[in-house]
Amino acid sequence: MHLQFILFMINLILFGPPGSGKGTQAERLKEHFNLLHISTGDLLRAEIANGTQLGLEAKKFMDAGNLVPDAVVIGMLGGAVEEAKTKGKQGIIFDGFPRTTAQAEALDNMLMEKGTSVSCVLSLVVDEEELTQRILKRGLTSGRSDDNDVETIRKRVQEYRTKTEPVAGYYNNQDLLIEIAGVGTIEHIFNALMQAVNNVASNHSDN
Ligand code: B4P
Repeated sequence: MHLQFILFMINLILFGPPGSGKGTQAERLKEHFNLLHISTGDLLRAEIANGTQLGLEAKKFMDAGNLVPDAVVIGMLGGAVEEAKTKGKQGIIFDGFPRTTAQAEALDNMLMEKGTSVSCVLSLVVDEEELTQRILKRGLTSGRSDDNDVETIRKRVQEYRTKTEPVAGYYNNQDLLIEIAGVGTIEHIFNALMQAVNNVASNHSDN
């Protein structure tokens, strides 16, 4: 029982199309549940800002609205569980990862090797028109080259539909997928997410 308590981590995945609010909500959830926040988008943008070889390679894909190859993204996450433990975190919130089934399988294996697993997948549901408007609005101030052009945004949404949406099925088969309406105030959506995580955590502690 004691061992189970020590190993128990809350590992959340924030899932959804580009602009659905994953980054926005991850900032709040990480504070509330004391989680290590891993945003593969932020990690890639940091590589670009530092002018590394990995960043130069990733930029070509990101600017075109394409996903960065799996091997590159998976390679960035190796030390996540150790980092969470060293920093005294309750678990990890993955924001924008996994985006392909290969990434989801790699994550499952990585967590299993460390004696933990995905607690739940929170999927933010937002329609395409709203996504485009949000990203274009952010593009006015973000300086992100993938936020300014409608065609690139369409390409990102298309990549999501073909490569990322199937990941929802992967987690649904494991009974881990929870859909949350992603339109409304940021606070309202945060409350719905928080409640979903609390339900999962209390079911876990009952077992
Ligand atoms: P990401 O950085 O993950 O970004 P995102 O999908 O654009 O945004 P997110 O959903 O986090 O939206 P946000 O909260 O910011 O990816 C960028 C690129 O990196 C990808 O296209 C890909 O090339 C690459 N990449 C990243 N991870 C990868 C992986 N695992 N594999 C391969 N490639 C990868 O919200 C958007 C806007 O909406 C904000 O301005 C926000 O203020 C606003 N907003 C949020 N909630 C709102 C609400 N409720 N109402 C109104 N506005 C809201």
